[in-house]
Amino acid sequence: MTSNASNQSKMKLWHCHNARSLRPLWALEEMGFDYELTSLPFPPRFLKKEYLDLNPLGTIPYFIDGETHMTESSAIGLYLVERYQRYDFGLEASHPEYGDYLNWQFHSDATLTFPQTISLRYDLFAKPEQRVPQVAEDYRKWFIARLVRLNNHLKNREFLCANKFTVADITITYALYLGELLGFDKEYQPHVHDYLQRMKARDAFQKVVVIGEEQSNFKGVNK
Ligand SMILES: N[C@@H](CCC(=O)N[C@@H](CS)C(=O)NCC(=O)O)C(=O)O
Repeated sequence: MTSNASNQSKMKLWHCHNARSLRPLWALEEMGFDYELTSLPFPPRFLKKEYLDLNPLGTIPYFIDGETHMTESSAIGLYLVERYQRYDFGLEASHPEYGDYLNWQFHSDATLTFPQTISLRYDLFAKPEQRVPQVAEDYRKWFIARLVRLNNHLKNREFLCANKFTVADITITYALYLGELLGFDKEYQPHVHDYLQRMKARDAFQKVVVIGEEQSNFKGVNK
């Protein structure tokens, strides 16, 4: 791992196995940053209450770099690219595909993980007596329907943008990976399916995806 560009203490990341913190964890690993990782049981709001002192939202990830504190998994990769000029994993604003790159980055959470979260909330993460199968099913369908743009985009592309791996691939892949954990992948179209398998085969993904597994109570519906 290379050291951080700034002369300060190591970056710190709080992570739960299979949670959105996989995005920044994967990005840190791909970029070869030196960082300190804390793995927590999920949800830390209940199982590690002192975490609320650090992040009153109780959500994962939490990321610190010097004076910078961040809670949005899709923003942290972009931050690393811009703050440390790591355009080997991102695009500069002058790049013709910059708008597309930003769009996928935001699409990953605002359009894709959002309906998955609601489906999870009313199914797997709810007590059996509080489950609302119709809501869970509606939002599962919503998620699958929202993949149409991605499937079309991937028809002739190995990566999302500029013919290279970027942090946008990380954020979008996490949404697809979460869908796989939930068993939604049975309805993935071929380009989306193949793209997910390609991205998951990367060494850095393979390395980080198992971190925290021993504390995990969410290994996916097929595991
Ligand atoms: N928009 C935020 C959402 C963070 C979030 O809700 N994370 C989930 C895990 S994937 C969480 O911590 N849920 C536990 C809780 O709400 O207590 C992001 O993308 O990082």
